[in-house]
Amino acid sequence: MSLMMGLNDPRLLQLAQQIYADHFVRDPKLEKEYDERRKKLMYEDILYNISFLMTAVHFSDEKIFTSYARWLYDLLCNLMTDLDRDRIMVQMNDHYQILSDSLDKLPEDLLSKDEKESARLYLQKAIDLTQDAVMNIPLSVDFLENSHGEYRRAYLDALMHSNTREANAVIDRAREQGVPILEIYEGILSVVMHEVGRLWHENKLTIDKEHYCSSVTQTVMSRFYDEIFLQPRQPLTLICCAVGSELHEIGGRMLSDLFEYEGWNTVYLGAAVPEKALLNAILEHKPNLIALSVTMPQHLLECESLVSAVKKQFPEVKIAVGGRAFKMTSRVWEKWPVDYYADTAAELIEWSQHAFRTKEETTADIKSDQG
Ligand code: B12
Repeated sequence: MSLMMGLNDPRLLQLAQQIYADHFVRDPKLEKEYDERRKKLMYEDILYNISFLMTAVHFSDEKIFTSYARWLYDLLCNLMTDLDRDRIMVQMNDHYQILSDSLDKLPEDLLSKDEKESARLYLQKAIDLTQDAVMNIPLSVDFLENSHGEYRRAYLDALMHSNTREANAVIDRAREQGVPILEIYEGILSVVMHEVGRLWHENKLTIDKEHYCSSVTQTVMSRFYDEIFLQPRQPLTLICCAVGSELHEIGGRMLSDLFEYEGWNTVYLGAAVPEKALLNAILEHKPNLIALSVTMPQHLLECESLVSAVKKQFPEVKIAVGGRAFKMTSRVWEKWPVDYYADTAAELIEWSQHAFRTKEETTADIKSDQG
């Protein structure tokens, strides 16, 4: 290989053009994702990639190429915020693969047989490290803490790679290894979803991926339904919903499932439930407890009016409120006629175990205290 071979060597320019064309054939989605400006930058990047690869081969130093590949991945993730990290990884790795497959087209005087071997090795290293880089993002300090850190990491990793099968397998593993359902819900799934929100906020995850994470998490939760609905019943009913125009429904669903697991009959009304619909449901199901979930603070107004309407029409029914929105206030619920506020479903369950004791349970306790 001649050291002075610059990118103005026509054979290299021809190779770059061929790779560019092949990439669009291999991955037709690129046409939709790339406008003219992006296409121009992509072509320039191909030239850079070849140039870095040639330099690394010349010095027999793979690091020249791999450190560049790592840098390029971060750069592209910051520039193409409409594409998620996983998709950018696929694009880059396709490119490296096409480049690797095309090396034989270069004549020996440009790249010898041995140099082609090294180049293929460096490209494979770049593919591997770009694959790993998808999850190479700083996570919240406490995300990996406690005994569930590994499950959280593995579950988030599977979601980031859109690997639904693996996401299910991670949670199955946690259950098989004895993690209680309550901890799977609140210690793994909920924490991961909050992290998903943070990554979205920091532009490290696209909206479609956020939707995907929500839907997989709901499917994962449904895998426990056989177990959840088989628990011994209690004569207690819960109605739960997300109020007003609130679309965040996973917290409420989690809470309902966990009450069902405790033996309650639960009626989960889902997202964005209008006041009249909730009042009708109370009339029909005569619940002991109503749990209202609010995630976005702007829906607190609707929640306040709902609480007043329910208390006015059904003064005997207990009301609990919770959800992310309340954590962003200076305890607004204290001014409302609610019976309980809790940060987590587990706390509300604990409270309800005392608040809804049957006469028989209380009498049995008194007797055992006396005897
Ligand atoms: C998934 C998600 C969505 C999904 C929801 C899908 C679904 N089917 O639910 C979709 C894509 C629809 C969505 C939309 C939006 N979202 Co969104 N979303 C999230 C995300 C990532 C996770 C929510 C979640 O499922 N958490 C897991 C559950 C289990 O946790 P939880 O709700 O907190 O519930 C727990 C406790 O709070 C408690 N709890 C909940 N309810 C109750 C009730 C009672 C009575 C009790 C006791 C306890 C309790 O128990 C639960 C279990 O521990 C959050 C991030 C976050 N930090 O929450 C952002 C987040 C809430 N979304 C946000 C935003 C901005 C939006 C959008 C405006 C834009 C967008 N991202 O697309 C829209 C608005 C939609 C609307 N009109 O409501 C912001 C809100 C910021 C803010 N200023 O308030 C967040 C915080 C992301 C972020 N970091 O910026 N979102």
